[in-house]
Amino acid sequence: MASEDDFRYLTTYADLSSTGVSNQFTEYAPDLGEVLLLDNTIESVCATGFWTLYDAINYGANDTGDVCHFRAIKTCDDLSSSCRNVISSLRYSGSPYGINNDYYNLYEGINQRGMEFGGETDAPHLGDLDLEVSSLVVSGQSAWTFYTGQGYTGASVCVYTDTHLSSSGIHLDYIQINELTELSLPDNSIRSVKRGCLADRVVGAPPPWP
Ligand SMILES: [Ca+2]
Ligand SMILES: [Ca+2]
Repeated sequence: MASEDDFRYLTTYADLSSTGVSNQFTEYAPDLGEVLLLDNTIESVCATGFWTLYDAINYGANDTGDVCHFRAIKTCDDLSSSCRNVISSLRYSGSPYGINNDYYNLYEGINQRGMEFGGETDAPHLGDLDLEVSSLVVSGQSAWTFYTGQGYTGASVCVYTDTHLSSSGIHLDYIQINELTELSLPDNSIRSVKRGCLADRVVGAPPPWP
């Protein structure tokens, strides 16, 4: 369970340096214009967690506009200049139950775009994302093995996290794979996922981490 200390949030601001109209998000927001009138207004943020912000609504499935990542523990910063006043949707990667729980997120598009298939358990098939996965994020301490066949068959690669943030007793371990070529797999080739490091080919490294 998430404790109060590792509360995941993204606070957005309409001006630089955490000033201007602000809103705090703890859940996905597929259309910032719809309810909040925040479309194309965000310039700076404060956050805990792995957050991705998109130029397009609905996480930019068919869009080539910018994707902006913010991965942090209780940190504030201005968005990079190309990400200011363009953001129209946002969401987090990782477990809904705790920021550093073992979890995987698979995405339809490169750079964490589009439809998603996430989980904390083995998945012998990927539903709508079968033969569609183009990027992913792994969070927490466990490795996950990704297969090019359904039911844990075919070519495989084991993925641990490779980035380890720690602050105020909060930990955030993750790896961000923007394209499957980073795993030496063809685009749209992943068809199943199993917990643990069950492949000869390993990306990232197992704990303990320095
Ligand atoms: Ca936009
Ligand atoms: Ca795809």
